[in-house]
Amino acid sequence: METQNTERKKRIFSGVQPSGTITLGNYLGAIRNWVALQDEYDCAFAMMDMHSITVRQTPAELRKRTLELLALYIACGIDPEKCILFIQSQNSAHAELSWVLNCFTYMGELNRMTQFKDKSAKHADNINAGLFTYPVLMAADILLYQADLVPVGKDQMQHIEICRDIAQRFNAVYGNVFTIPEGLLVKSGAKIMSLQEPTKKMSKSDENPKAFISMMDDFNVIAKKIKSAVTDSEGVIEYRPDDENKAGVNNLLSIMAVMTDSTPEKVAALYEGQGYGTLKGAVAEAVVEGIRPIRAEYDRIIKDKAYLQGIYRQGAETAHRIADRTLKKVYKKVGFVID
Ligand code: ATP
Ligand code: LTN
Repeated sequence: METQNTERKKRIFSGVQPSGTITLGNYLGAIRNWVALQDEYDCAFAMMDMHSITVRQTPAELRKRTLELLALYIACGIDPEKCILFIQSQNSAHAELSWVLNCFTYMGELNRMTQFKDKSAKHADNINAGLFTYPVLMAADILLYQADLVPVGKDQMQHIEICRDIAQRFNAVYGNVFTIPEGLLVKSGAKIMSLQEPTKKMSKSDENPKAFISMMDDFNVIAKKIKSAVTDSEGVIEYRPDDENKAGVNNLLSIMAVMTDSTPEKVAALYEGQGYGTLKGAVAEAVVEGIRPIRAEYDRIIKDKAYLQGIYRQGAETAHRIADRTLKKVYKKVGFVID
């Protein structure tokens, strides 16, 4: 993140909301992939606490989960020596740029966001303006760091698109202020589905805890949840990604594939002719074994509050410095007095 010449490494920005315990979906669709990118790119990863409050949170829990998320990033293999790790609300530039970008975003385009539609349906008693302008804050997160790439799960691609549109609109008026970012999807695992309603994505804010696997679940709970995953009555292990009736089995095969560095087709071939119970048992074991070392690391790191504090404080300082360069440029362009 520090080099400034034209040969600088490409930049990456991403983050997760501390809005619940992190799921297997968040891990496979997002965090796991960041690990592989950190050597090749200048990376900044944040805990997106400002986004979390678009849905009501219990303050003490939000604070606690923000630190847990940081510990989990590190436990998953994100190296704080290589990446900038910070808490979104500790860098005021995000809120500041977000305001400016609000004035370059149309109500019509925000209205089309499927996440807004889904979340307003789910929280009908609290359809607040923050939920509506959520993608604008997300655009600010990304554009402040002049990120080239944004590794996210499939559900976030629409937000990356609107971010690009906002940036292009701003650049068209004021010259090349923002780097136009691109979304980066993993080949498999970009959309892990709910274990109970496999046509819906696995989500950490699902009311039914059986629908998601939390990275913090007891291992026997994980196994139980996988064993009670919804499948179908056909009883055939086959990967048919376009067949909605197979959504449950497809999901199990996809999970197994990412956990074992294989493909869903190959996994299906391996279990051909066997019962769903056997497949579920194997998936449960693969998931538990994949999570086990992360949990051991997590349990160690979360106890060291001073270590975590050192990381997020340092992260906020560096993030602020980088973000401020972009913010100053933007303020100058739009006509604010900056000296
Ligand atoms: P919430 O339920 O609170 O909206 P969420 O579980 O959707 O949260 P986010 O914090 O919104 O999680 O997402 C963090 C990252 O995880 C994003 O990059 C998102 O695309 C990815 N992600 C979320 N759910 C899945 C999933 N089921 N499969 C793959 N990736 C996912
Ligand atoms: N909206 C994202 C979290 C998020 C994010 C970002 C991801 C907020 N700001 C910037 C990438 C880049 C989500 O995953 N729900």
